[in-house]
Amino acid sequence: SDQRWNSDVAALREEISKAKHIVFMTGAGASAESGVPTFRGAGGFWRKWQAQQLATPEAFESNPSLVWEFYHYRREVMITKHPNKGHIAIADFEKRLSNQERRVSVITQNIDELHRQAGSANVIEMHGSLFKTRCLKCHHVKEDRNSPIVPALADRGEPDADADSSRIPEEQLPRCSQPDCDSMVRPHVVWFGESLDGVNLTAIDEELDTCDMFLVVGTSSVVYPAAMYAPMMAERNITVAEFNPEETPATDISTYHFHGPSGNFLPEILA
Ligand code: BJW
Ligand code: ZN
Repeated sequence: SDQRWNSDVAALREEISKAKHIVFMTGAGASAESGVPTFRGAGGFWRKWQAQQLATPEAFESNPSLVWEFYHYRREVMITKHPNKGHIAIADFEKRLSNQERRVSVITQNIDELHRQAGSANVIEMHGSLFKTRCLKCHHVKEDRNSPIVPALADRGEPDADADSSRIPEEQLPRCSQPDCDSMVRPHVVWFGESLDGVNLTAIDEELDTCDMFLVVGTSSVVYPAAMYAPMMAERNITVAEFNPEETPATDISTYHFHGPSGNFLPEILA
């Protein structure tokens, strides 16, 4: 194990064997080994797409076509992606512990649904889902797995932040299917400056109040409120273990830090 960090696999396995309620907090890095691009860090997509310009309510208001292109592109990318060793290890771990009256839950910032695809059942998607829409007018939330989501988006690839691509008229962007509504819908995700769903916040609080082990997987730990959970747990003397090939603001407060792709560690640690 590395001198800078406590990377003692046996010691963490021993602690996990005694834990009754284990919570995973995951971010884009948990899906990196599935080939899903991350936001920040090496090769992250927001380098070129300027996150702040696309993942905000203001961006959607001023250019819904561009924001829909971004989310449409990410939906289409997911068709070719599958859960990786890390997702599968977490899902198998939950199944095994549920037979022992022990609880495993996943709080994820990811909207790609790969934890569910891997078979995790206790999942809180705190930033929403790529495969849900929400009506701007009646607020109806709907699952939508159509490819393309509307014909007008079919021939649009990766949006180019610099190129002044033609805008799709609002009538041709995804619309609400509720009777007598037909208003425009948006991706059911949480953008910067928006509050998280109250139901999810309550569910997260319950998980944090009752867990005795907190594992942080593949997140840069810079986006709030997700970034405050690990320090909160450390403050309560709950063991925190971080899995990340880079150091983050959570590294110093973590009991353990496993430096590398999470899929390299999770199968052995959760076996
Ligand atoms: C690997 C790996 C491998 C690579 N294995 N690892 C308090 C303080 C300061 C600011 C705020 C605050 N409270 C609120 C704010 C403002 C804002 C915020 O946090 N800003 C910060 C940037 C400073 N937060 C909000 O606005 C939140 N709303 C809120 O708090 O409401 C109340 C409120 C309202 C108004 C004002 C104030 C308060 C909402 C945040 C919503 C974030 N939404 C996004 C988009 C969601 C939809 C989408 O996906 O498009 O969520 S932003 C984006 O970042 C996305 C992600 O879920 C999120 C986190 O990113 P994540 O997952 O950590 O990814 P990366 O790319 O950053 O990191 C990847 C990591 O993986 C890296 O560390 C790699 O090293 C690692 N990695 N390969 C393991 N193989
Ligand atoms: Zn509607």
